[in-house]
Amino acid sequence: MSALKEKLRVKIEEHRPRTVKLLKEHGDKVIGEVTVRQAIGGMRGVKNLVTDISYLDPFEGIRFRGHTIPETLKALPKPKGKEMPYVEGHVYLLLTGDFPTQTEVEEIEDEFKQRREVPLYVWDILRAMPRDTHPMTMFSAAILALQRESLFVQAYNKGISKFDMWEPMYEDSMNILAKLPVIAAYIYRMKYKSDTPIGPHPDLDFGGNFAYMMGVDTPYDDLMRLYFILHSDHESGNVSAHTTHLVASALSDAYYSLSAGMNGLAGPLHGLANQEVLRWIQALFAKLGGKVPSKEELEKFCWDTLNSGQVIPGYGHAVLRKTDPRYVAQREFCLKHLPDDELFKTVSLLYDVVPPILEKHGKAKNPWPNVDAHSGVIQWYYGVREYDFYTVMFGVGRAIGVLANIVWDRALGYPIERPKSLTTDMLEEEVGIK
Ligand code: AMX
Repeated sequence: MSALKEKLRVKIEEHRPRTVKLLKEHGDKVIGEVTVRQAIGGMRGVKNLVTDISYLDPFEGIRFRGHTIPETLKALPKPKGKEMPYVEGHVYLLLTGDFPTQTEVEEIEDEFKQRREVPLYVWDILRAMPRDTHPMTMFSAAILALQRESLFVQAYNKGISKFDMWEPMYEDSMNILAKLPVIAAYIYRMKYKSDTPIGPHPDLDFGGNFAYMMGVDTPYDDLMRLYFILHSDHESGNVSAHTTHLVASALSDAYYSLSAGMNGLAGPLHGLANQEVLRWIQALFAKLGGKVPSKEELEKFCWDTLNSGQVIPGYGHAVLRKTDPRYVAQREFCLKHLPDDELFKTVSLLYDVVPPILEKHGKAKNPWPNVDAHSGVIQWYYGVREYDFYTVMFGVGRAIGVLANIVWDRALGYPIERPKSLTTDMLEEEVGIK
């Protein structure tokens, strides 16, 4: 058994009594209430999910296992000579709650290398799809196709104790994670680079290998290490995390669950927003004949967008009430590596222009930028300009968090999800209209 899995076993055994005690001794304690607005309005703020992988404070932003983004980036081990940490180390952190040592992280690097071969039928399926299929559809289909490999299903069919279910869930999750960069890069090269896939490099880590298979030179590898870490988890209520958890709660395996989560990530109000930001900015550039927009032109474009009933992509958030620290981390990368880039300057100008406009518009509860306002710009700079593809990279990163979550779901025996719905008649009766 790998050192990571052994460590996870210890952590799980330590944790289980805490959940049992909470349920047994405090199961009826009230921790919140639900309003009509919350029932109709997408359950915002209803406290009804439990995860220890990450926590999102509205004003501070995300903490991974209790650590802010700067703390996480500082404490995770880095490949030699690189600016950003091993993605493998972040997998270790999210699963166990501990920062790995250099040796521990190198062990996972090796483990992923052993697990990353993608069966040929996946390529056949992708190649049979029309080439203009959206890359997120391809990505989700590839994950779903791999479901025949599920060790969880094999173990379930043989008969497995509830207490042991986390083990095949872990194995499936690690197998998926190892393969995702290979699948993503294959889709990219097949679809956009004249069908010239590049195979994995035997010496490279998760982020470095992804950059290699994409065919993009350094420091794109460091960018992708940062990108995958930043996009990994945002507690459990967002669409991709919640969907993955919900599907897994039916004891569906990691392949079914992650594919479903990715379908949620593909929505324009969620992960697809990073493609939308680029499309929106490019539309403005096109309108101005390629000229860099002035502040006044940006302001007018924002108002035109809002007045036509559309949202400003990359701004606002269901939970956050300040600038997303994932935006800040990417901005810092840009200030270091591409300070004079025109698109970066436009994104910076948007940071000045959009919040006061959204405040004046008076609808969005959070006028500040989220992660998606920034990610596309850096990809564009390094030549990855096919913005349809951006959500796939978000998906590779997001898989780290949501898979860690469903391993723990099985470890703690979380039951099938089944919230209660009401009818409109019932709500009207409840509030005294009827
Ligand atoms: N531009 C214009 N209007 C906005 C807005 C924006 N960026 N953000 C919110 N609003 C509007 C909402 O559409 C809503 O209008 P309505 O009352 O007419 O329905 C109103 O403001 C109140 O919304 P909210 O409570 O502030 O936000 P929410 O929780 O309903 O939605 C989000 C959150 C992210 C979907 C929304 O801010 C949005 O659509 N942003 C643009 C898309 C985007 O960037 N999505 C990515 C989010 C991060 C991620 O998941 N990857």
